[in-house]
Amino acid sequence: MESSASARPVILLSNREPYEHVRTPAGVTLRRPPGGLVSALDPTLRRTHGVWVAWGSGSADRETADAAGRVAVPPPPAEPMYTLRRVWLDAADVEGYYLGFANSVLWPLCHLLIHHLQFRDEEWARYQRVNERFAAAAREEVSRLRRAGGPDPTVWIHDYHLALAAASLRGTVPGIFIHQFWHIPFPPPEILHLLPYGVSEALLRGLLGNDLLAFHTDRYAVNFLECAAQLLPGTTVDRGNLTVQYAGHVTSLAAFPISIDVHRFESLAADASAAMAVSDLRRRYASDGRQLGVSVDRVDYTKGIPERLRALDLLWERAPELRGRVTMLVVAVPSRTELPPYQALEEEILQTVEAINLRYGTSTWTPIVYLTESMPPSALASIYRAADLCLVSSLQDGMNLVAKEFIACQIDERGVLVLSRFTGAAEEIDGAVLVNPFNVDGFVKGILAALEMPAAERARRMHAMREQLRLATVFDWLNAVMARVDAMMGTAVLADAPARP
Ligand code: ADQ
Repeated sequence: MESSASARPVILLSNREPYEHVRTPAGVTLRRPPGGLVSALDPTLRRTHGVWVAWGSGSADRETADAAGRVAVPPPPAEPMYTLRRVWLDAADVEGYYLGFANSVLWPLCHLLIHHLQFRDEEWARYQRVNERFAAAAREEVSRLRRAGGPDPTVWIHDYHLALAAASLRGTVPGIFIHQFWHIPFPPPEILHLLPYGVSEALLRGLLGNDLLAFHTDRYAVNFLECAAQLLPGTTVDRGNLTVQYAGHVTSLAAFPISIDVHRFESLAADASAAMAVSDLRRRYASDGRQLGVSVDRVDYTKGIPERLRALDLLWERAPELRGRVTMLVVAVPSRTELPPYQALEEEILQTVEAINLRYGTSTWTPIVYLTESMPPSALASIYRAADLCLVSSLQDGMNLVAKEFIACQIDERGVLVLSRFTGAAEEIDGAVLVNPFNVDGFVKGILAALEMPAAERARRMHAMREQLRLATVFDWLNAVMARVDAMMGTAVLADAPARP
């Protein structure tokens, strides 16, 4: 077993770090970013005593790391199990690499929302330099682990912030297995082609440094393959086997739909305190047979929040009898607030909510309850469980974990999922009411169908979706990725799953 890939340390590269040290009036405190991905990947790093390379973004990150940016995690009093290697970015790096090229070029481009695309040479240059710095840090960690003896590490890169790291590593660290998971959609060639000459080629070359490049769906993998075939001279693609050959190296493409820790969300929703929160929510918003609709997103133009509000507006305009029959709880936590399109979107959402509430609200009914705070998973679980319907209306979305969290928490099987067909989740899950957020009339019909769906039909669909989700948790995702890595390296491996009660 020691020589199998399961015993190999993983060197994981991502923009966000799993542990952030922040300075507060009370001293240095540790913060763990929310989200299931870190909790899913952390056990793998612990088990293999690997290294997580990430941007040291916390205000006290430098003082808690050594001169090379290394800190043993988890921090005391827990027993340290792996190394967090922090990469330092200055304000211009954050501006150019993160807010600039990653979030104002790749993000809108991959989500096909090209009117938000803002390319600048300086930001592209920063992106390249920061990617090189991540690769250099990973290179040092590979050398360090190799000097220490033991099995050779593998490198696992995450997401669109680090599109160039794989090729940089491949060129300088021979013999290492490198793979990457791309968390957002991948666009078709005519969209990638909107980048200036040389940039799309550089991105493709960067990603083709991977041995395995994984996406949520086959569609994104095929888009990548077609981009390589059409935009990067010198590639040979195999559409049957989903491989791309370039400069003597073969990259395999694959689809692994990501998921959530289903058991954790189910348990949170079934907890006694959740039951109390659910009755409180239903007493406040869903008494007298009124239905409760919910939505949960980061404020992001990909999530289709204005489109959702417009559909609700039209619903109440066309069906006055539904006024007072459904309350919508919109949870929208601000994100990327440094960027003008995000500021404008927040303003637009706020104004639209206010206008709708003014138009239809009464002394006893507020149509839209708008919450902007970041919430612990337990609070989200109560909201999901309390809901009669959940609206997910992304214009494009790699997967959308909110849809899966809602399904996991629907332990009473009372709710209906209204889901944009432009999410990765829609390609995987059977049983949602699918809508096209660009078609407001169709969207209204979808909401109506959900509101009018009989209880037995709701329970049947939700039950089926819950069964399906239980068979595809984030640990199954991790196992599938690792098994593929392993098959490509010629051994067998199973990822950690948490102990079940
Ligand atoms: P995101 O674009 O962030 O992820 P999503 O998959 O929906 O989108 O995940 C959002 C996460 O944030 C969920 O876990 C949700 O619970 C959490 N969240 C939202 N609002 C919150 C709030 N107010 N308080 C606390 N938590 C909140 C990207 C891609 C997706 C892909 C994921 C994973 O855009 O398509 O599914 O990565 O690969």
